[in-house]
Amino acid sequence: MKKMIAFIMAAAMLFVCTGLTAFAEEGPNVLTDNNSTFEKSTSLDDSDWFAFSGGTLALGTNGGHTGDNYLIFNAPSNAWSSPSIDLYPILKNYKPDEDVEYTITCYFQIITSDTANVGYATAEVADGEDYSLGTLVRGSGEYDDNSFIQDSGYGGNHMATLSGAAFTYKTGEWIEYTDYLVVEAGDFEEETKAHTWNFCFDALPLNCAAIYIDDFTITEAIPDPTPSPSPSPEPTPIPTATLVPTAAVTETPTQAPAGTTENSNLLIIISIAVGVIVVGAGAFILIKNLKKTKNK
Ligand SMILES: [Ca+2]
Repeated sequence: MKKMIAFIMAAAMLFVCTGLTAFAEEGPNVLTDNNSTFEKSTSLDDSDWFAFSGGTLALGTNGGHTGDNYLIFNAPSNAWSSPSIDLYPILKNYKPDEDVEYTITCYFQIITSDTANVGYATAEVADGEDYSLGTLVRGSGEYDDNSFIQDSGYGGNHMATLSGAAFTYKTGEWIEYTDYLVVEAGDFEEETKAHTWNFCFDALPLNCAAIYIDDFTITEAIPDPTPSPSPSPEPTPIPTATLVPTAAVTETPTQAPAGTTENSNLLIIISIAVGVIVVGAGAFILIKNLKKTKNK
């Protein structure tokens, strides 16, 4: 019986757990194909990507991370030069009235040259060595300060510093990048002119000749399912089942012997009564016989 209860509980827990996992979802990619996979593009005319502070853009067509096409950012001139895309109009089109946590992902490649050609850069990338690329969301001035863009205190730059991309460099290898950005509904308010939220890479290596980008996605990070299945606490009380086995199961057999003692008590009473009757009858016969012998 205990085994049976344990099995039922385990099955129930398993059902609850797998149910939770199944509900974990990722929001849709808020970027169009022309800004994301580049597969439907024949040029960058229909793309919102641009070159920030030096460098040029081109559409690569000879094999991206997936498919054929990808974005090429050529000849960066400074450590902060970057392929860039303004997230403001894109996120404003998605859920401007809600606080939303976005997941930003992409695959990128760094193409190196033999010469140091990036100004203000300090370190090179080389095969097998670790490197960290910065990632930023750049505003264009104080007007863009919000819940995540702040005055950096350096050169009048107003920006949000994201987690960046740390990796071990290997020539010709696509590097996976994932980051998060929380945007609050208030960030869209009091708009007297369009804001600027330029996603950019930063801290390019000294020998960077180009950066390739493919499969750039921005999705709503659906909150961790753990809170909503707060019914999860419910399974915990289920250990009520712990009571079931110990109490119910053990108690029933305990009561059965209780009935047995009742029966044995009854037997004792009956045997005492029979004994009393037998002794009484014996005494009665004995007294009667004594009287008879006296009378004789
Ligand atoms: Ca592609």
